[in-house]
Amino acid sequence: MGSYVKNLMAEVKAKNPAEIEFHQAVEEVIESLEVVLDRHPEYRAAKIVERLVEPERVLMFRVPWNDDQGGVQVNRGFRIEMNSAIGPYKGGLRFHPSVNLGILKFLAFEQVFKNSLTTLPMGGGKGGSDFDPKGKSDNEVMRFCQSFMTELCKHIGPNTDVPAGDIGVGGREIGYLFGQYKRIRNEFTGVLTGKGLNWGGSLIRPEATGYGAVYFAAEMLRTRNESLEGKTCLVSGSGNVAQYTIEKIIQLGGKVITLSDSCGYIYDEEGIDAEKLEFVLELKNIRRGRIKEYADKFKNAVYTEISADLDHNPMWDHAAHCAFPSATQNEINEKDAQNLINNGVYVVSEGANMPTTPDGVNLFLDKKILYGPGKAANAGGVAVSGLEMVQNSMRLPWTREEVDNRLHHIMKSIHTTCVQTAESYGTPGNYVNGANIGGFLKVANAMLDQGLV
Ligand code: NDP
Ligand code: 2IT
Repeated sequence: MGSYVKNLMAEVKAKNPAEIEFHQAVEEVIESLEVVLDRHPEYRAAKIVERLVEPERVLMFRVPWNDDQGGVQVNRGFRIEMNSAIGPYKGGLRFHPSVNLGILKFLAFEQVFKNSLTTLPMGGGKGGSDFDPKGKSDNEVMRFCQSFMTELCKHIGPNTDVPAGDIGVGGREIGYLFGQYKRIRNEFTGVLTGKGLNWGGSLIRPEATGYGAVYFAAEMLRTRNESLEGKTCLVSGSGNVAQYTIEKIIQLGGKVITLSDSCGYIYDEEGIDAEKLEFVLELKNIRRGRIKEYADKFKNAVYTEISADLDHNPMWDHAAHCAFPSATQNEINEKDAQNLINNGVYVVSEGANMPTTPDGVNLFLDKKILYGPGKAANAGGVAVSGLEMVQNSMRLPWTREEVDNRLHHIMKSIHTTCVQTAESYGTPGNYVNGANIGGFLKVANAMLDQGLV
C-alpha cells in the first residue's frame, strides 16, 4: 500500500469510526486508483477521491409504526445520497436488522462506480432501515413502508433520487412505498424502480441482476473460448438475485447444486431444474418460508445448517466450476476462497455486493481465476432500473426482448470496459482494477467539469 492510500485510509477511518464495511469498500477502490492518480495529477489536485468518500448528503430519521397488536414500534431509516456527478442519486433500499450507517455507506459508495459502469446517466445512493420484514404480516409491512416514505418523500423525486429494492425490499414493499409517495406528493412519477408491470414497472427488472451476473460470467468464460454449457455452479442465497441466476444458468446449459438462506443451505447433487426452481419461487416469494423445506420436498437433497461458530461456510466446499455468491457481504472469507479453488472453481461472478473479504479477493487474483467483482457483475439490476426510468420518461413500455437485449448489451459493454481498462493500467485480467478504474474515470471527469461542488 502506497503512502497516499495509507494516509487517506487513516483519515477515512478517523472520520468514520466503526464503519468497517465502508472502510473495506473504500480501501479496495483506492488501492486500484493509486496508479490513476499518478497518471492524472489533476484528480489529486482537485481532491476528487477525498470528495468521493464524503457523501453529498446523509439522511437519518425515525420510523414509528404500529404492529398488529396496536403496540408502538420504532425503527431507524436512512438514505445516503453519495454522488450526483453523472445523474440523479440511484440505488436500492435494504430492510434488514443488520442495517446501519456503515453498511449503507459501503453500498452507496460501490453504487457510484457500478452505476457509472452501466453507461447510463445515474449517480449513486443507497438507503434502508433496520426493520426486519421476516415474520411480519402484510399489514405491518405496509404500515412500516408508509411511515418510512412519509419522511423519505421529502427528499426524493424522479430527477433527484430514485430508490429501488435490495435485501428485504421486493415488489410488495416497492408497491406500498410508491402508493404512499403518490398519495402525499399527488404525482404519478417514476420515483421508484422495480414497480409492478401495470403501474410503470419494466419487464425483466425482477430478473435483471441474476441474468446480468450470468451474462457477465459467460463473457468472462468467452475470453477462454468456453461457455456455461455443462458447468456445475454453486449459488448462495435464495432471494431475488439467486432465483434468476439459477434460471439463466439452466437456460445456458449449466447445473446449479446449492442454494441457501441465513439459516442453512441445500445441496442437490442432481441439480435444481426448472420444476424445482418453480417450487423455490413459490416457497420464497409467496409463502416466505425457509430453504430447509426444499430438502423436505426433494428427498435427494441434503440440508445443512450453517453455524456462525464455523470459520468457513461448508456450502463453498463442493466440487464445481463456477460460484455465484448472491446473498450478502463478506459471505466468502479467505478459507472459503481457498476451498472453492481446491474444489475446482475458476469462475466467480458476484451477484451480491462485496460478498468476498479482501483476503479472499487477493487469493482469487493471485490464482488468476475469472473473478467478476459485484460492481461489474451485478450491475444488471440497476442497469434495468435505468431502463425503467427511460420508459417512464417516454411513458412507453418496451417488450421483454427489447429490455433483455439491452441488458445483455450493457453487460457485454461493462465486461469490455473492465478488460480494456485493466489492460491499459498494466494489470491484464484483473477485473477489480478494471471495474474500479473504469467506473471512477467517468465520475471524476464529470466532477472536474462541474467545479468545486
Ligand atoms: P433478497 O432479500 O431477495 O434475498 C436475500 C437472500 O440472501 C436471502 O436468501 C437471505 O436469507 C440471504 N441473506 C441475506 N442476508 C443474509 C445474511 N446476513 N446471512 C446469510 N444470508 C443472508 O435480496 P436480493 O436477492 O435482492 O439481494 C441479494 C444480494 O444481491 C445483496 O447483496 C444485494 O445487495 C445484492 N444486489 C441486489 C440487487 C437487486 O436488484 N435486488 C442488485 C444488485 C445487487 P434470509 O431469507 O434467511 O434472510
Ligand atoms: O445494489 C444494487 O445495485 C441494487 N440493489 C439495485 C439498485 C437499483 O436502483 O436498481
